[in-house]
Amino acid sequence: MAQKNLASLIVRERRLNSRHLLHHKHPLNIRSRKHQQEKSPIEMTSSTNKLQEVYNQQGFLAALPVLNETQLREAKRTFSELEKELGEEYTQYSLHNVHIQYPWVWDLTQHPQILQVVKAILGPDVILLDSRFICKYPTLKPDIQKNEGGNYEHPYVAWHQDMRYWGIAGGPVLSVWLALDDSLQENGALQVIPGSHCAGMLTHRQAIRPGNMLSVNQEIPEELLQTDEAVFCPLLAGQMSIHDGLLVHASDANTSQRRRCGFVIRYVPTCAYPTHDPDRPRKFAATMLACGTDRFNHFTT
Ligand SMILES: O=C(O)CCC(=O)C(=O)O
Repeated sequence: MAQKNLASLIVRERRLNSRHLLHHKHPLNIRSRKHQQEKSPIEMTSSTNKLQEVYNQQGFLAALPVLNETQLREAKRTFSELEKELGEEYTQYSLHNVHIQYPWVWDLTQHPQILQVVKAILGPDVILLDSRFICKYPTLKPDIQKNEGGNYEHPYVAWHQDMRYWGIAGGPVLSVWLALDDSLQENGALQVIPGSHCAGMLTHRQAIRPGNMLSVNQEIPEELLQTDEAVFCPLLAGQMSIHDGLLVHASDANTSQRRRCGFVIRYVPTCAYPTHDPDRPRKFAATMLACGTDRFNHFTT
């Protein structure tokens, strides 16, 4: 994607608030998959500086093309096999770090279009920290979590910053959100507050509303946020967004009849290191060198 397009895309996204998107099922910033395949990796990141500049300013980039049609079809096919084998309750959120188990998942983490963007932001030496499929199924079937009134709560993701619970210092965490399905407002696309990564770490607490998919059930109280500035990151299947570990983000429940499946991959530069928190010891058992050289060996035990 030419950088001029990328920059204008981000600026346009800032202008689109959720109310606006309600009236645009296919907002202008989603390019057709046919069109996006015409762009080469070199075109996509023709100016590393520009890419970094927009990312540093906004804390995210959206609608970046990754998978071609064949790769997407294959990823969806293999994911459905896992769904059949393990069941949707499992594949919703429990396919964690399976890049060490399934070669096709490892290949996704090594996709040249992904690594090209990741290297542009983090530099040449990068560790793959963690990966997880996050799948929101259509809400035809009630979710298992009930609130006090006995009503069912559908899975959503509360406002949070990834860094709060990662226990990483010495370098940023960059998250890739790769869409296996179209991810739009109605099926619970990612929402971000542009520029919120510049505010530093915010206070988190235990989420009050049931249904929060996050493992530690964390949330930032809404009174600390300017949620009216939030924008959606709509993606076509095969596209990715990336976001900084300090960017405030969330996603609503999937109220549609279409699955929303994403593969989230976290990368750090090799200079980053795990911090030791006795209250929340963390293991990074699935870290791998994604590209370049690791002169630090911070993640090897
Ligand atoms: O998939 C979602 O809805 C949320 C993802 C998320 O919180 C993340 O990628 O850090």
